[in-house]
Amino acid sequence: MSKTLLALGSLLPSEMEELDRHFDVIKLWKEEDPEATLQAHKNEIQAILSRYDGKGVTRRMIEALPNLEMIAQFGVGVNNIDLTAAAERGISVTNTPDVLTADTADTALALLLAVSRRVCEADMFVRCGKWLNGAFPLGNTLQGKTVGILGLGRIGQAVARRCAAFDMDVLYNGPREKPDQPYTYCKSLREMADLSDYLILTCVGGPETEKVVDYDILEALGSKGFLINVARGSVVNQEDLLEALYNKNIAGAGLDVYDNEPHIPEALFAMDNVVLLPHIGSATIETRTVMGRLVIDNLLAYFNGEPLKTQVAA
Ligand code: 8YV
Repeated sequence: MSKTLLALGSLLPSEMEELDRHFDVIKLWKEEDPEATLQAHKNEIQAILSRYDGKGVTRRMIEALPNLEMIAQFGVGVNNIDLTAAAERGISVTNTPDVLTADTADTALALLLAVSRRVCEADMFVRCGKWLNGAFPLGNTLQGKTVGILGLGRIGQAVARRCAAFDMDVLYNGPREKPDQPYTYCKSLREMADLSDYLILTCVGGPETEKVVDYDILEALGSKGFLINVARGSVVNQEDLLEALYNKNIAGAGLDVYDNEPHIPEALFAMDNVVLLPHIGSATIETRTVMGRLVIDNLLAYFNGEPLKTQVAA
């Protein structure tokens, strides 16, 4: 008898077909009444396929599914899953690290270049025919500038390597110094913000980093500084960011992530010193394909009694 998989979001069509061959897949996002569907199938569901942009895997959901054994997250960040509730039940959780590191780091660099060289504004300038009336205002160079990276994990290190290749000085802050890394450790985020021209967020989301970038940090970054966020919206106090941008306490921001996605404060739409992306850090055909492959491989490994490929520590 095939196992029942509750899918809270989709993989690519060919990957969903593969899942359909191995599991009875409940595609919750297609259901008219998701709560009623969950209630009707609660005793059958043994695994969940989750995504950051899908329904959260809350304690309530975990507790409502008595036979749940495994949660396979499509993504590296797992702050949409109640890991404590999962651990209490001995439920295995997997994610998709490493395979998305390069693309997410590239997205940070795309934002870095876009805000400093005003790429989106410049594109609009040409399209609107304004070039005929004169030259575009000057941007800011990256070379010789200082970048502060919050969270020197896999993605942070990939960002650091790229920034070093742009001849930038690289600082980092995080819970501990990493002596094997060739970059300068700052003990405090405030000190790092103070020294940086660009502050790039690549840390984990969740309670330990909740709103650590607040007005004080943005003020330290200063009126010539730019904020880049490819981590989680929760890392930044969004109200403080809006105020700092509005008051020009910082020069600008490049954002891929927000509080309460995809609902973005409309105030941002009117600001020409921000570049706004719709959470596309890992969104390439190649990376999304291998992320989906890893999700499927973890699910199959679990139900074949084989070691999981990429298990999240309990
Ligand atoms: C999302 C991400 O998983 O990996 C992460 O943590 O935020 C992204 O890759 C992806 O957008 C699907 O929700």
